Amino acid sequence: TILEGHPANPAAGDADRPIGYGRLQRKEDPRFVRGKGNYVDDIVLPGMLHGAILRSPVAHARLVSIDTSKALAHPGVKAVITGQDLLGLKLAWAPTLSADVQAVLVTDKVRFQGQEVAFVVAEDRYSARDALELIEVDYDVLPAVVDARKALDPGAPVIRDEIEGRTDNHIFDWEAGDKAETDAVFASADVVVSQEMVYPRSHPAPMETCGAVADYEPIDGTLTLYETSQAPHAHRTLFAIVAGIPEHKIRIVSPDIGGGFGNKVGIYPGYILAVVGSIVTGKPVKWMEDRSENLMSTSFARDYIMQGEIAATKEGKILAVRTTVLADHGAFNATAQPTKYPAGFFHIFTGSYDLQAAHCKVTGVYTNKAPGGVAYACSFRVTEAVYLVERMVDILARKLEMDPAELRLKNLIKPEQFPYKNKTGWEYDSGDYATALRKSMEMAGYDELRREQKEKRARGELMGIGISFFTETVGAGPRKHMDIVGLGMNDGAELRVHPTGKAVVRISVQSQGQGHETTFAQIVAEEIGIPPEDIDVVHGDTDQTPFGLGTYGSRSTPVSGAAVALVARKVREKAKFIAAAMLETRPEDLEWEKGRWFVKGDPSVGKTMAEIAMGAHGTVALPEGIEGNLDAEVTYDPPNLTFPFGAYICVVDVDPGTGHVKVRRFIAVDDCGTRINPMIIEGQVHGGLTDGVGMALMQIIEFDAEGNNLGGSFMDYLIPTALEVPNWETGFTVTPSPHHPIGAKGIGESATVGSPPAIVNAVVDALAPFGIQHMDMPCTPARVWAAMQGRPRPP
Ligand code: MCN
Ligand code: CUN
Repeated sequence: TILEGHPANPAAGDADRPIGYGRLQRKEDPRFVRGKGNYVDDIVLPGMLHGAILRSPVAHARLVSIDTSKALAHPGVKAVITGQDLLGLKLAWAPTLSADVQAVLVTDKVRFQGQEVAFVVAEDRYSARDALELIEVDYDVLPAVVDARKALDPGAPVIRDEIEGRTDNHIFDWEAGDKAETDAVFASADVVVSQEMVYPRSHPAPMETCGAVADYEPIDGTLTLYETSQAPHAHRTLFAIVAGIPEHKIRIVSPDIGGGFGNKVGIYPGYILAVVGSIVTGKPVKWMEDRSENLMSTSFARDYIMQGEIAATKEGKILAVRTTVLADHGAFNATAQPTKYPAGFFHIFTGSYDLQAAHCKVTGVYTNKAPGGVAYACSFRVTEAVYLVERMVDILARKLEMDPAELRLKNLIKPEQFPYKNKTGWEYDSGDYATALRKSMEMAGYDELRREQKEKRARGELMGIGISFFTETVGAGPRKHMDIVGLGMNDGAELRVHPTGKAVVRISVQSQGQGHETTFAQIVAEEIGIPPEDIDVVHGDTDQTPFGLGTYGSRSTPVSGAAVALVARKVREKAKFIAAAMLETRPEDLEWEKGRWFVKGDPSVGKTMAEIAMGAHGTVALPEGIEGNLDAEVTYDPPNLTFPFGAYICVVDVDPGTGHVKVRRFIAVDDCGTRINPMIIEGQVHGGLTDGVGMALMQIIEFDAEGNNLGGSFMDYLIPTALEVPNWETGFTVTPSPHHPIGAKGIGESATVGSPPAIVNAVVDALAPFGIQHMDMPCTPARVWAAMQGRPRPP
């Protein structure tokens, strides 16, 4: 039962409570561990055909001609669809999530390597793939724009020349903070340090690649689309708009998802092509991409070139941070973030410090690379922001010859300053930063580690200690500020309590492995006193769940979790009236505790939620205005985002001979407010820290001068395993969010945000004897070795 385990959350108090306490096992795991998960590729429909995409081998080229006749003649092939065919259907271009358009199939020009050129539908996957090789395409190859720094050069090839009047590759300029104020603070500061740093292009690379099964029924005009989607409802609305199919005729099912990490937020050409394939052939069509297709064509992450500067007094009071950023968005601006914020939440680069001024300017450019831009556990660019400020603080510590922990402790926002309004417009809801940092230092044995480092340095050994302190901003978002393609970022929840006291809660977010079937049941259980095992959580099917914007940016707990708590409270309130009728008393004479309404002053007289549920559906005379059920629904509009935070300490050893970095220890203290399920939280943190090791030490999607993707397989794009990571040492503090109904903040991306700077800070710290101030990720052995030799950085 839920009561097994140990009290893991002192702030949650009571051991009888379903949240915070114990380590409730995940309800979804029995099917996963027995191989009974149901993923998109498990779906097999009668008469189903298979699609495959022909992709461009070159990054930038005019499409001269395309001949599909041999492919069409191949045995088993049912249809070959080209960009010209889509033009006729007005589907050659589709809107992106960032007010741009993206080619579904190339009509005029290829703009990145791996771009979709044609779609073959055949009786089986092998025939479809074989037929791809029979399509003859003539490309007129053009010079490619690969380096974002050169994208705006006069004379650079114009990538988006299909747009009338376009003469350059500029997408947007965006600023936050006060430039004049910031410049003034910098001008009079004792100490200013600056550094250029690159957050390289990486990829979420979920275990399950993207795919879809489209089933268009021509007689009644309904479309059922099984999809790897983090946001089924938003996808349905967009499909209705793009394909012109009425929204009530579209059902999107996102079954079990084998990891999303942001990769499954967008709508890819493959999904649309599966639908077109089904319409054209009259049969269900499955499309599943392979690993290289996933790495080469679906949403990448990061790709920010950041120039950072930090100003301080000589005593180490940080005064201001400023930055200019060049954002490489690839060939189509398809990043997913609230409309108002083209650089996502990057303007939280002020970090966890009490600053006098801050300013950022971000310039977005097109290059001949795959589109995307906010994937991989990023919280809308908070990853980049935290990396920037945490590297800058470390560089400042070096300059001031101060301990980086001490410098941070001196500048962290103080508990009494919350809610804290930062210089770029955010209002941090709550925090107790110094406590978290001190706790991580205690867990690490920080002073002892520094002593050890000193001894090792004297012996010529390279040991590094890196700290990062981060503030996340998750739970988008208040509809007055935040929408995605015009859809306000709110979530619905519906709760039904059946007559026998079992319940079903329907939510609008979609789990990709985060354990929502467990944690959302826990929230309901907490609020209405039914055990979590008696509460079914339904998600991932637009026919069965209320509208909402989906799972990304760690918004499920802050937004849907709040909706679920409130819908349960609504049921609880309604139950009071029914209980009063059953007990023949007045509702105001009842009190609630642990799953039952009882008469004030006489706790023996009361009704449990199960009894009330039967009463609601029974024959009790109900009061005026109370209907005979125990159901409710809400749509939640959060008043603010939530601001989880954490203090991370990383210890590395660098091999002076090979440049290999070993992460020896990693201490992570996280604060996500009220903790619903400590085991799931730990799992989220372990996963995010592992991502961080990947990004900091191993991963990059690079391109050569022609725009060839050099990271298109797991031989080149490396995934960290248990061998590369230490035994994580996790801890926590609990600072509830004051505006969230149960005080919970998100946790899903905290560790991915916080860990890369801790690791890079540790590597740079280890390399201090070489006078190295900064190293760009990934700190591969080749790069570290070259840095030690004073040689230029290899790719
Ligand atoms: N939780 C909790 N107590 C809290 C906060 C969260 O018990 N105070 C639980 C939640 O109830 C939920 C899980 O932790 O079960 C994550 O919650 P939350 O932080 O709200 O994040 P989301 O559910 O919205 O998940 C999204 C987040 C993102 S954006 C990425 S990217 C990522 C991540 O989740 N992708 C993942 N973690 C992932 N984990 C897995 N296994 N697979 C992915 O694709
Ligand atoms: Cu941006 S990765 Mo998560 O927000 O789905």
